[in-house]
Amino acid sequence: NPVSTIPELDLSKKAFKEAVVRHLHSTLGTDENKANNHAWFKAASAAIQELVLNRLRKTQKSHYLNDTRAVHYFSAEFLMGRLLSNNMHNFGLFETAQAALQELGVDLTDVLEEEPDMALGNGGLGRLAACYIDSLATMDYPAIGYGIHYEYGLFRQEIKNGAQIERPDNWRDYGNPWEICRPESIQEISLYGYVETKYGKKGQIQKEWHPGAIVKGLPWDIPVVGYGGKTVNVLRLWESQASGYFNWDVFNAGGYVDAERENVEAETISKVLYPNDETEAGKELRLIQQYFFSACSLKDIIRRYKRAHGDDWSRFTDQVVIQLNDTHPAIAIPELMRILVDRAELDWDSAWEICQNTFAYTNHTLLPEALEKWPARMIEKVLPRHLEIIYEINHRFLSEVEKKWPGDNLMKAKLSIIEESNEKMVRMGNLSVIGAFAVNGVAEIHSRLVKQNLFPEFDALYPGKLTNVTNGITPRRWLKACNPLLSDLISKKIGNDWPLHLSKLDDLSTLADNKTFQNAFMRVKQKNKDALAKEIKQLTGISVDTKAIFDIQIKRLHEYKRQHLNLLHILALYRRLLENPDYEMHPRVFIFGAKAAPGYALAKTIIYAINKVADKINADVRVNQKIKVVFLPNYRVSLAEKMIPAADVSQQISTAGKEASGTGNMKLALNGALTIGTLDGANIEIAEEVGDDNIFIFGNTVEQVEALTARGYNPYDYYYNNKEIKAVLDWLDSDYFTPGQPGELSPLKQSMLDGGDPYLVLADFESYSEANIRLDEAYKDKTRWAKMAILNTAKMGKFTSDRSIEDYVSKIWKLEKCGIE
Ligand code: 26Q
Repeated sequence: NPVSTIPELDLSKKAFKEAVVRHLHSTLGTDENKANNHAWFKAASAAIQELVLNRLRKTQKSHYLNDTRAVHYFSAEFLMGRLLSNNMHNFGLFETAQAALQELGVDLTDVLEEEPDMALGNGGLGRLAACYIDSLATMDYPAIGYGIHYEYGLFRQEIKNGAQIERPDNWRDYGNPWEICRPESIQEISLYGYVETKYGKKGQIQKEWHPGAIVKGLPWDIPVVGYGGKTVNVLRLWESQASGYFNWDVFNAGGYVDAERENVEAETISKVLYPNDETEAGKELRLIQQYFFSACSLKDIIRRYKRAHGDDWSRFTDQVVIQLNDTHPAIAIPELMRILVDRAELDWDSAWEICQNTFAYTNHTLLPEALEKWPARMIEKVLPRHLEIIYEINHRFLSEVEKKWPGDNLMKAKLSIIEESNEKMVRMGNLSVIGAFAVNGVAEIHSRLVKQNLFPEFDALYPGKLTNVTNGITPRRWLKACNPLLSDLISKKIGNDWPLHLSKLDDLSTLADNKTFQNAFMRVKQKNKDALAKEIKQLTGISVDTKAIFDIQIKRLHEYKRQHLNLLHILALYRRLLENPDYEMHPRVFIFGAKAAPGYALAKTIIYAINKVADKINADVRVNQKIKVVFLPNYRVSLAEKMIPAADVSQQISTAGKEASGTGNMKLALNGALTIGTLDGANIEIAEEVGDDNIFIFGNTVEQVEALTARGYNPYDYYYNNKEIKAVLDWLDSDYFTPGQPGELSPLKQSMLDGGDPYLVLADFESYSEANIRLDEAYKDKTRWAKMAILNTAKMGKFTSDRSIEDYVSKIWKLEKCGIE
């Protein structure tokens, strides 16, 4: 029990039980006989929150007294999921709570299901932020997460007649037991207006921004409990509110309705999370969201700094480091310059030095369409002073470029923060590289490509600035809490400190050939599959054979992730079985979970196609003993926690060079799934760890993809040369899967032929098909598969987010731990 060493907290069953009943009475206003599961959830959360807040006070006091350097993790997204089970585990209270509730006649599993997911993120980037703040607290690093308190998180997905429907995510409708509202820390930020040029006492030019609107930021704190319950850091999320400031005139003039309209506009800022839709880029509200949380967070940091250091800026960069999670908060760079130059009246060079020693930037994508650009005109309208500052930063930067590459105007055009297109655009990636002291990619291959392809000239200009920190995941949520059977088995064999020292899992390697352990390991997998099968039945009505291979692809729907490659292969198997009923294959259930951005038409068609193919195959008695296809609606953190422990196979099949890292790949392998994947992102490092015998690698490499596209890739070559490819694509074009509605799935075939197949699905099909045959062969040999699965779990030590955080600390943040009592 990791927490039996917190003396001042009573972590006994008796105390927990009393606290739950007390909250049931005094907080919920109900009693043991009337309470439903939701009331028990609220009461149990309140009981845990008492412990959380006790440790939070101690942590904050200690950080204050020690005047610690801290990392400030700026992220537009934190995909936290549920917190109750996690917080119980981190206090070492899970079993105690389970027993206590049982004595009260309540099943903890049902109670945990009452908690809505905190889905304030789209996918990988948001979940990464959540894993990182978990590790920071666990390892006693002073840290604070800063983000947006969205009223609506990522949309809830329903499937109607096979198609995705988006519904609002009312995650706070019945309150959030974890968050603390902090009106004493409200900040105000400015928007719109104009800039006045003035002359100071010494005749120097001074700029004054006269804003057109002021908005309040109200912070909500979510405590982040480290494993062991010692350090409790916070995630501070800003909610926008009308300041009431500028509305008074209108109000006095009798313009009540207009004043109210301005309130509504201010409160729109934190209303809804943008669902990661490249086609929606350039929306003014999204820019305002980014500035809103960045500016509130900076003010908060500066207020705290000034409390200890007054107006002396000289120690700012000793105390503060800000990590920018992608370019979404990059507007913080000119905002800090504005504060230092216009408000604190520092000279430009001193301000710039502070700035450049404060920020570090993580890049998560190479896809050109995903690199953030804002129209200069829009920034000018919303943040007129910031545009001036950006121009000034750029002007000084370009003279550095001139020194390094005299007369090279092409180079200047390429590196400039400003893209001089028809409409001038501000390149947030360039701004971030210039304004940060460190830039990292998120897996070895990705960081190499950031240096070689995305920012090669910046790498030459700033040697050493560009670096790698391979992503990681927290083993507390992604093994200990989500897979209790496997966790107990592991702890029985190698002791129970692996959640803090994940490399200890390697001790399981010696058991990989041990028959008894293999049986125990595969029995656990079987139980997890049985449980998922029940869930599938409940959610979709589909019955699946739990002896079949559970083959899982879970991730956002995107062409580069190639769910349609998986689908083409399923169609190929379907055809093979129809042509030859004795076709040799172990039964397999293909399970998908994915949300498509609402405006991404082809992604939605792929979801529709998966569901239509599923309907047909699952109902076809000629094949449905061999293959089933399941699309689980509303994929989210809490659903991932149920799917991952049950996976035999992990599909990681992106076009090489496109998936920056992936983190689901790590979660699945950690839980004993075997990867079928391309040499992309962190798959490469997973392969290095588990060895080539324990992973199914296929497909074109990055170099081969580059060569193929350079010599002019033509998907028709594959269409005409491979009968199976032709047959399945033509099949999609018929009305076989959409009876009476021919053409509904044609956009898919279209994209892979006339559309040029931009993600090389056809080029990788054959190799994928062969890898699937190798996989099927391997599964037939139970002993071999068990050994491979065990080795996958055993070799995942590298991918704990604790290691990622130690990498950030040593390479970038330079933090010291601050243990709490
Ligand atoms: C952009 C413009 C407007 C609105 C939203 C956005 C937006 C929002 C979210 C753009 C991108 C994202 C998220 C990106 C993301 O999740 N990237 C993933 O990050 C993971 C963590 O590093 C990697 O493992 C994945 O490879 C990468 O795809």
